[in-house]
Amino acid sequence: MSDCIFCRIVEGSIPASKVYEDEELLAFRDIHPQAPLHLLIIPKKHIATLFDAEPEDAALLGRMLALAPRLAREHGSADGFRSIINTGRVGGQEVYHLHLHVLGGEQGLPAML
Ligand code: D5M
Repeated sequence: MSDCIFCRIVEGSIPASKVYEDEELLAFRDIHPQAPLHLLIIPKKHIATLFDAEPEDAALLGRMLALAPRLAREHGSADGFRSIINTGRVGGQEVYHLHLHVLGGEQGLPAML
C-alpha cells in the first residue's frame, strides 16, 4: 500500500469527498478548506511535485488546468476562482503528490500578491 495519502485516495483505501473522476484525474474537497469552495485536482499517477513533472506530462498538466474552471462553475464559483500549485519546501507544499488548489466562493477572496 502506498504511503502517499493522495495515492491512497486514488486507490480508495482512504475516503475523500470526490467531485470529479476520470481515467487520469481525480478532484475532491480539501479537508481543511481555506475558502467556501476549496477543491484539489490531482493526477492519478504519482508525480511528487511540479519539479518532477516530465515533458510527457504536459497534456496531463493541461487537463488539470482545464478542469479547474469547469469545476469552479459547477460548484458555485462562476464569477471567478483562484488556482494554486505549491511546490516544494519554499512553496509550502505539505502533500508530496502534485495537486492544484481551486479556491472560490460567493465573496471575493483576499488579495494575495
Ligand atoms: O496542500 C495540501 C492540502 O491537502 C492541504 O490544504 C490539506 C489537504 N489534505 C491533506 N490531506 C487530505 C485528505 N485526506 N483529504 C483532503 N485534503 C487533504 P499543500 O499545497 O501541499 O500545502
